[in-house]
Amino acid sequence: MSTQSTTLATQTGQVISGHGRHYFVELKSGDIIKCFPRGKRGGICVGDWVDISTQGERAAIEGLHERRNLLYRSDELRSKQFAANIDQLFIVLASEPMFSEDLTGRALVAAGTAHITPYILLNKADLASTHLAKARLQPLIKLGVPVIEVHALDSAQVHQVLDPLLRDKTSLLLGQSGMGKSTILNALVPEAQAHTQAHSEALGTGRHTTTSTKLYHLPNSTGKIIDSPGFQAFGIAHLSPDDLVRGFSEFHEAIQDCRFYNCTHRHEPNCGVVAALEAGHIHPERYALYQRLLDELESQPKY
Ligand SMILES: Nc1nc2c(ncn2[C@@H]2O[C@H](COP(=O)(O)OP(=O)(O)OP(=O)(O)O)[C@@H](O)[C@H]2O)c(=O)[nH]1
Ligand SMILES: [Mg+2]
Ligand SMILES: [Zn+2]
Repeated sequence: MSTQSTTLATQTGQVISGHGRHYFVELKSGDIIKCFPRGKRGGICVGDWVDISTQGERAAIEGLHERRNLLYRSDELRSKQFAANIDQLFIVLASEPMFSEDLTGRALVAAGTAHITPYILLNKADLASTHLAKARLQPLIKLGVPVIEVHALDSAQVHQVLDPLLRDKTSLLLGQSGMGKSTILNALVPEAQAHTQAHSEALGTGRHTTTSTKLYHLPNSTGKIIDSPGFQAFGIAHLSPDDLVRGFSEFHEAIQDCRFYNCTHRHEPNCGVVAALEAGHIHPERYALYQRLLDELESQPKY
């Protein structure tokens, strides 16, 4: 006797957006279905692959596939998942408003520890003040982080510099509010018609324009791009001190010279990192960021 009539039909799909209680899941067929997680399952985010079951009009998320990676931030109180299963992170910056080096450094550490390739997109390249942003990026340029200048209002320029990088990959646009993430998205995926601050200003609505993370398909390739709301804080409470050091690639060689295996690279004698700092091989701003982040980790209760 067949048991098929009692088995729910399950299908696999990818979460393309989340809205508090429900999610939109895209099936292999291209159909997009509104789904509720079964039970109290939380922690699902954009980019996740899930199994869903449908029964009439209702669809439930039954299971979450193992993730390749997950980018998130966290502080004492809560953690916030940005996206899962991404190939590369585009940190979007601009000179007006001027980007924060601290937040950029944090995003780079989070990418490094999640094994996600980071790029910096220096947007608003049309503005004369762009050279000021470039000067601030020097420590990261020296480190080898690729910095790509874009002018989001010129979609041909955006395509020219980004198409080769985006092809067949899943990329996340991340950055502070007003840097131009949604404008870049619109240049690449005109059908997205994402609201930007240009619209918000015209409508007289609030400053933070994008309110939820969303995944889009790029035309002319199997690549995907994810737009996200601007962030103002980037806590890294989920990292261990070892993770933190792993996020500072320029420390790796120097650490071999530390006398103590559990060196925190602060006050210990014969510390390779401090020696590299003094010799000018490690940028003082990067070392200061490391100290700040380590202090922050140590002052937080573990959970
Ligand atoms: N001059 C100039 N302005 C730009 C450029 N790209 C975006 N802008 C403007 O910058 C403002 C912010 O752009 P958005 O795309 O809304 O920024 P966002 O990063 O998506 O902001 P949130 O959604 O709040 O995180 C808008 O007024 C855009 O028109 C650019 O390349 N040059
Ligand atoms: Mg936006
Ligand atoms: Zn050390």
